[in-house]
Amino acid sequence: MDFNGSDTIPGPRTEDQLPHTAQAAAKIVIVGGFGVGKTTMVGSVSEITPLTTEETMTQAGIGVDDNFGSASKTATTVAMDFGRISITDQLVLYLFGTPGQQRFWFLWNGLFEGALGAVVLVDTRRLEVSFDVMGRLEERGVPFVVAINSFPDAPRYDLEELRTALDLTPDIPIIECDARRRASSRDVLMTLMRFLHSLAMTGSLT
Ligand SMILES: Nc1nc2c(ncn2[C@@H]2O[C@H](COP(=O)(O)OP(=O)(O)O)[C@@H](O)[C@H]2O)c(=O)[nH]1
Ligand SMILES: [Mg+2]
Repeated sequence: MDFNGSDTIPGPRTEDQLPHTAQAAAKIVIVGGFGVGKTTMVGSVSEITPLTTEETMTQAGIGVDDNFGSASKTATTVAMDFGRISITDQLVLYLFGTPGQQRFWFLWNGLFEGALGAVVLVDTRRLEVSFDVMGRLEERGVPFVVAINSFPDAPRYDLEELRTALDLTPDIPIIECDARRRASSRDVLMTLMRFLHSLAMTGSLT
């Protein structure tokens, strides 16, 4: 048998390969209610083609999936989004976008396993959809930052008003973002990394 052709078996695409300088990797989860922009954020910031398990919303989801505020949304994430970003030459983040719908909560235990931190995406038109998510992160001891995804027709609040409305302690960073913009999504991740660093420095990271 002729194996001469075996060296032509395609390896990983160059853009998907980890930079050779990478020394550490961390798992980060992007959570939030339905339609807050999780898939958009993982897609805008990922340096590899994001893996998304989107499924066209079916009749069965009507009335179950609260579609308020994103009427044009016809796909929903059923399991998760996955992406990767090199924050520095040495540090690589693996991003997991997790569904906010209550009927997928059974998936969460596995998804939070080993997560260093989380980004909670919030839509100011529907603050209440984020309460459960934040409660669950607190229960599991996963530190998080809150990113307000600025939809054009969403009411704008002062960040401190939002802190009160979301019942967040003063130490938890809150920032505004546009999940569609790579630089903005990257800023959110940098804020999370700085927050995790400060927790580690004060010994509060478990
Ligand atoms: N104007 C605006 N639209 C956004 C933004 N982020 C997401 N969207 C739109 O909102 C809808 C829901 O976003 P998606 O990422 O699918 O939400 P997910 O359910 O949290 O994954 C999509 O139609 C996006 O194009 C944003 O920052 N600004
Ligand atoms: Mg999604």
